[in-house]
Amino acid sequence: MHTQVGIIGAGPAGLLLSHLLHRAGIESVVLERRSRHYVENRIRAGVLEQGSVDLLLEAGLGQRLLRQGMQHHGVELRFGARSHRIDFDSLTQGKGIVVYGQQEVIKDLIAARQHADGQLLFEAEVVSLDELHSKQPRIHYKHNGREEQLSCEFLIGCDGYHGVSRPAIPESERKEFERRYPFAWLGVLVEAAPSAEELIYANSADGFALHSMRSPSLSRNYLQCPPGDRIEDWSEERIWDALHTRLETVPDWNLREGPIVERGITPMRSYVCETMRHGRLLLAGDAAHIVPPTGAKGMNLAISDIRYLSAALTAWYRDGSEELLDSYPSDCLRRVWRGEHFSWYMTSLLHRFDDDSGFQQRLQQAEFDYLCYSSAQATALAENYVGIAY
Ligand code: RFL
Ligand code: PHB
Repeated sequence: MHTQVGIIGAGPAGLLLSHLLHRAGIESVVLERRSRHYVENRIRAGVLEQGSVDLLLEAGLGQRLLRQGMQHHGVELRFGARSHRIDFDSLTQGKGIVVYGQQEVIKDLIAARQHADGQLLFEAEVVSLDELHSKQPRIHYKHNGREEQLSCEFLIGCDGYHGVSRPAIPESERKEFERRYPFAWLGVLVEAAPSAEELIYANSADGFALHSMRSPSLSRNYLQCPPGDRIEDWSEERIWDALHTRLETVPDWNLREGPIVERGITPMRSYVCETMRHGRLLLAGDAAHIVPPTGAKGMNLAISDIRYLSAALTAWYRDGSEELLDSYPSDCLRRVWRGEHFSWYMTSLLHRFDDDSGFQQRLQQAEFDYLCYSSAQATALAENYVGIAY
């Protein structure tokens, strides 16, 4: 099989790229190791920045997003008995975020690709890549029990942190940066109406908790937990106990319970591979960078990479210009490192660190105070949360 652009991975990055290339008249094939059912039901991110929403709307993907997405105008920070609302409207001149599950973005993209008869192969696992420096790189994959090959003009690694494309770049040529955190997040999806209109990020004596949502009838809650914990370590009773203790710290606020319909533990790390191009192989999204979820930036950075990559490939196919392909890593990395900094900042502000001296907690308190009285500091948080301008 041959195509112009071979894309590995049907997450937000791979599917959006394929969709945008199709609109520019460029042919692509997406290879995804999981089933369609699996990728459409994998619960992950929930927050879209304004710029991500704008891109999805421009790309004709706004029908359900406009109907079902929930526009939010602020977030609440809760520090024990004190709470402070970051008001996006006044601090960012009316920008905001939209709460719309990543799995809904995925469903919209798959429907659009299928409507356009796009080539999207599920249960097609890429095993290796070769000829990355030639004009016809090749992808080797397994599909329906057979070993197949796809030759293409560009090969795009959108296969997430654990994929095969980044390791195809020799280690000696990869410029990588990493930080691990001494905790993980336990996330639960709950069949219960959200208990607040906006997201609540709580720094409590027992550790971090987040109250979020997916729809008017589905809540999404997270708890900081030790990094080695397994999901079996957390009974429903223990989860609810911890959520009530960490979130119900202000008067007259109660967390609604309901059946837990999905649960999982996510490790927390910051990671950037600055080598986003290697010959005809380009990396995008989680394949190139990971952020801890505290800043809600992961899916948005994947979308941001694709904005640059689709423009670069379109320019190359339209008039043979390599300029945007050459500047692709540096164009992406400006936003990636801003997102890395913000996600690290939010993580440092809100989690409980093992710190006998109390130094980190004093810093957190000082920063929370500052956010409460300084509109300059609150503006910086709001501006990053809704997403910096392109
Ligand atoms: P994905 O979504 O991981 O997609 C990669 C795809 O590649 C496939 N794949 C392969 N296919 C073929 N052959 C192989 N050898 C393959 N190896 C892998 C995989 O099956 C998969 O389908 O990467 P992409 O497209 O870069 O998208 C990144 C986002 O998914 C990720 O950054 C976000 O989910 C992160 N994230 C959040 N981001 C936000 O912007 N806002 C949020 O509120 C937010 N909350 C979150 C999050 C991630 C979380 N978890 C579970 C990691 C909350 C959580 C709990
Ligand atoms: C979510 O709703 O899944 C979510 C929201 C905000 C975050 C992380 C996750 O910072």
